[in-house]
Order: sequence, then C-alpha cells, then structure tokens
Amino acid sequence: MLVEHEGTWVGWSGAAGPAPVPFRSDGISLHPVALSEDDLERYYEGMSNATLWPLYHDAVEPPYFSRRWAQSYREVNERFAEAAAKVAAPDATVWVQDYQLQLVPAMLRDRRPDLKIGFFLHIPFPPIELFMQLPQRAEIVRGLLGADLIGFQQKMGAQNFVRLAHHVLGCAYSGNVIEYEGRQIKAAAYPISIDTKEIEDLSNEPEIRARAEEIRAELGNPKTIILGVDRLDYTKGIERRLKAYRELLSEERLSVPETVMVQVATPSRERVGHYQTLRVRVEREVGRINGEFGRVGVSAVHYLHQSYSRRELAALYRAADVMIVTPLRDGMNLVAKEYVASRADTGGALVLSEFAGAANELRQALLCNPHDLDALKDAIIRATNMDPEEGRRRMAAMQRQIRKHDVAYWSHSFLDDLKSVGQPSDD
Ligand code: GDG
Repeated sequence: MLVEHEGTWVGWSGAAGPAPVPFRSDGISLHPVALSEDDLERYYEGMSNATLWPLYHDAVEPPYFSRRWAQSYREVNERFAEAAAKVAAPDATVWVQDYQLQLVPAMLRDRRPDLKIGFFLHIPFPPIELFMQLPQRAEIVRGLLGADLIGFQQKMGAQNFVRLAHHVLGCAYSGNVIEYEGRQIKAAAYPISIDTKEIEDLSNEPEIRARAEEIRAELGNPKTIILGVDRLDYTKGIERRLKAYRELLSEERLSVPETVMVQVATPSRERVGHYQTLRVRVEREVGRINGEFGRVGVSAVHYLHQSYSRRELAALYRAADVMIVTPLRDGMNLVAKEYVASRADTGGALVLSEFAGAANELRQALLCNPHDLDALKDAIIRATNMDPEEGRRRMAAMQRQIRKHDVAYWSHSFLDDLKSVGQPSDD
C-alpha cells in the first residue's frame, strides 16, 4: 500500500534508544521515531499495554491507570505528530494506526491543517460504560476527532465511538457522522484482512505441503491434530481452550495419541505483569495436561513458546485438522483468516469464538462462546468428527469471503472513503 502510493512510514524501530537515521527500503521511505527506555516502560508497556489494551478488551484483566504513564503517552504522541508533520507533503494523506497513537490526529491537525487525516483502530473500541473509566477519556476522544475518518474493525466499535463523542463532548451526530469544531468526522467499520492470495500460494508450495506431512509424522501421525496459534496474550482465550481440551481427555471424548494438540504461544509483552502471570498459568495447565494424559515419548499438548517463520506457520496450518481460535475479545483475529486461506485443499475445520471480529465474516466456522466451556467442548468434538463433505463446503464458503475481502480491499475502501469525506456530496 505504501509502495503503491509512494508513501512514507513514520514509526518506531522496536528497540529503545536513539532512532536510526531515515532510510529507504523496498521503495518506501522510513522515518524512525526514538523511544527511550523510560518511554518504553511508561508509554508502551504502561499506558498502551497495561491501560488501554486491557480496557479496550472488555477489561478481561483489570486496567491500571497511572498519571505518569498518561504523561508519557502524551509526549510520545507529540513526537510522532511532529515527525509526521515534518515529512508530509502539502495536502498529503496521513494514515495513523492504532491505540498507541490516539492523540496524534488532533496534534497533527494543529500543526498541519492542510492534511487529510485517517485513523484506524486495530483493536475493539469498548462500550461507553467501560471507556468512561479512563481518566484521559475526553483527551482521547478529542485526539481521535482530529481525524477526518476514524476506522474500526466492527460496526459496534464505530457506534460506540459516535455515542461516546456525544456523551463526553456533547457532539451532535447524524448516523455515523460527528460534528466537531465545524468539521464533519466519519466513524465507520473497515474489517481488516490478509493477503489471501499470497497465503494460498504459499501453502500450495510443494515444500510447504511436504513440511506439513513431516509435521504430522513428527507428531506420530495422529488421527486429529488440534492447533492454536496466538501471541501469548490473555485476550486470546488460551486457558479456556486448554481447559476444554483437558476435560475432553478426562471424559474420554478425546484420547491421546489419536489426538494431539499443538499450541504455538508467541512471546509477547514479556515485561508487563499481566503477561508474566498469564504465562505461569498457561504453563501450569500444559504441565497438568501432559502429566495426566501424556506417556513416555507422547505429549498430549505440544506447547511452543517461540516465534516461527511464516513458512513454518503455513505448514502447521496445513497440517492441522482442527484450528481453535478462542479469544475472549479480539478486534479481528488474522490467524483465523490465515488458517482458512492455507486450506486450499478445503480440508480442516475452524472453531472460532463469537468474540473475534472475524466471526462476523467467517460465518461457516463452528462459532462458540469461549466462556461457555460445554459449548466450546462440543464445538471441538463437532470439528473433530466433521463430515468431510460438510467441512469442504464450509471451508470453500469462508475462502470465497476472504478472497474478495482481502487486505487490499481493506486499505482501498478506507483510503477511498478518506478521499471523499468532508467533500460536498453530489446531491
Ligand atoms: C491485532 C489485533 C487484529 C503469530 N505468531 C507468529 C506469527 N504470528 C502472526 C499471525 C498473525 C499475527 O501474528 C497475529 O494477528 P492477530 O490478528 O491474530 O492478533 P494480534 O497480534 O492481537 O493483532 C487483532 C490485528 O491487530 C490486525 O488488525 O486482527 O484483533 O489484536 O498474522 O500469523 N507470525 C510469525 N511467527 C509467529 O510465531 N511469522
């Protein structure tokens, strides 16, 4: 998308300390912004990932509120706004991404009123009742209203925001258009997606198919491989799914070694307290399952706290008979879409939480409420015993959806709408 538009990327390199000098790579200009160790702790791990992330995900873990973190969030947002204001050409379009930068739209508009500003939130936008807990609630709403177009994963998030702008700032609105300081701001849903074709092609490569067979053999050629792939995050419902699996084994509705579970849990936000305690809980549960149901040389669950290459992930998707995606709340969940795209053979079955944004599009998955353990267990059993013809029909229908609604469709629909917002309509 940046290449297509000859765009410039302004972002953080991922390492604390001075920013690398701007450089070009693959036809894109990159302008790194520096974050110090303090910023990392207060802005990134603190306000972004211990306040906003849990609050926006239904407070499934309690959010922490800190004035110091909020101050750091302000300062870092200023830094990004300053950097973008410097590099943007006259009348350029700037697309600000995600919850770490919600103050940037207004800060940028102050500096550069000539710009067209879009904002996209990758995570859910919470209901008013929850958002109102945030001490910086009015500041964040004002920050976002600096944009011309605010994109959300789901309609519900957009509606929550429109009502909130009215509730907190008294903004008038009509449908999804908010009036603020003499401007009209649109809030709408743009469900994100994947590069479907790229993943389909990757998973069809002979080398990936061979690797998938090899993985099956390494796991002892079980009848059913159940797979989970997530960042190790408490929103992803990893504990629910392990518990469901343990109960199914204990009730002998599933058995080892006919069934094997593989859980990839990519390391994430490891210095944040919530994540450290989650890791302890998940690893305890994995130990318990293997202790009770494993045998020498046979694990009931293979737990992999590691990052994998995209190719290895594609092979894992291709090898898995049942994919379990059970977030308690998730903006979209790309893993669910990647699994569907990887099954060009139309094999496999997807168990998907109703609380993932992806559930609105992947209607032919086995949808379930992960809080309802019995329903989750039934969905796993249904997936395990799925009639192959029915499985193929479901998979093909989901593939049609994501072929049309891929990531290019997402970015084009957002940017096309951004072009036309604020312009007088034809009628
Ligand atoms: C946020 C929102 C929204 C995972 N492990 C490895 C690896 N991954 C890749 C997956 C997938 C991505 O990371 C994870 O995306 P998700 O969408 O599942 O989840 P979040 O990280 O929480 O993303 C989410 C998303 O933003 C986009 O808007 O869908 O709701 O929370 O692509 O494949 N990739 C590699 N190795 C791994 O070990 N290479």
